[in-house]
Amino acid sequence: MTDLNLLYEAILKGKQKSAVELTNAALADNVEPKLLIDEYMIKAMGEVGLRFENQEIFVPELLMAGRAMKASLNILQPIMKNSGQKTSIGKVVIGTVKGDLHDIGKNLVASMLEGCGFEVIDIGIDMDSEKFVEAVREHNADVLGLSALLTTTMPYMKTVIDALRDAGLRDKVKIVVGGAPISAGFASEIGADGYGETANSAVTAVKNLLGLGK
Ligand code: B1M
Repeated sequence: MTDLNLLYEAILKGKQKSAVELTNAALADNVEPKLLIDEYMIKAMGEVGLRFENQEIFVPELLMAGRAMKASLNILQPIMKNSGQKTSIGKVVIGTVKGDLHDIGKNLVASMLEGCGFEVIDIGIDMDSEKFVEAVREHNADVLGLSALLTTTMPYMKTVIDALRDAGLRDKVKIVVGGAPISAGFASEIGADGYGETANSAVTAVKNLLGLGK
């Protein structure tokens, strides 16, 4: 049996090759991807954040940990995606807002939604309001998901919501926001329809807004 604490350590230390090998070994042991992500990988990134905050590590280590996490997620995401239904139960456009390059959490939300049967159009990171408006219009989205990890970029979520209103699209699309600095209070303050603290709760929020139950 693979020692899963080694996966935690590999991500914490930014050892991409080990993280990939340990992820593959855990899958060969039939460990559920969700357990790997929730109990080891996300926790490792949390510790990375703490160490960065305490100035025990710096941007290069942050980058390396991010790369190791992404490399492992790249292995797990197709598996999570294939566990979903074949026909779409709703269309979600998702992206990280302008000025923000963090995409690990957003990617996780996207693959959980896909795994639950949604069609997801991921427009990427550092997206301005025009791009969000264009994507919602082009894809006739049921839901728009906005992600932000920085306290400096979270106010831009309101800019996107205002732009949708100005484009006459606000009533046609439900908006769900999330990311480490976002709270339910902030979500309602800026006029979003829903909030997800984690990727799981983002899926629940989307389902509730579309009347799909749990
Ligand atoms: Co950045 N960074 N970073 N970083 N980084 C944070 C966010 C920070 C909290 C670290 C710290 O100081 N403790 C801090 C922000 C402080 C603040 O704003 N108050 C910070 C900083 C300061 C910075 C830079 C400014 C550093 C610098 O250059 N001096 C810089 C900014 C770059 C920019 O964006 N313009 C920067 C850069 C980076 C890297 C590029 C090196 C890298 C990102 C790699 C990547 O994403 N491809 C990085 C990383 C890795 C982090 C930490 C360590 C980890 C983020 C992560 O991936 N977590 C982070 C510390 C932390 O969060 N503890 C930190 C794992 C991921 C699964 O969780 O993204 O929270 P998370 O997503 C969760 C939920 O939030 C939620 O679901 C996910 C799964 O449960 N969620 C949603 C996310 N989006 C959602 C959307 C939803 C619903 C739920 O609905 C649509």
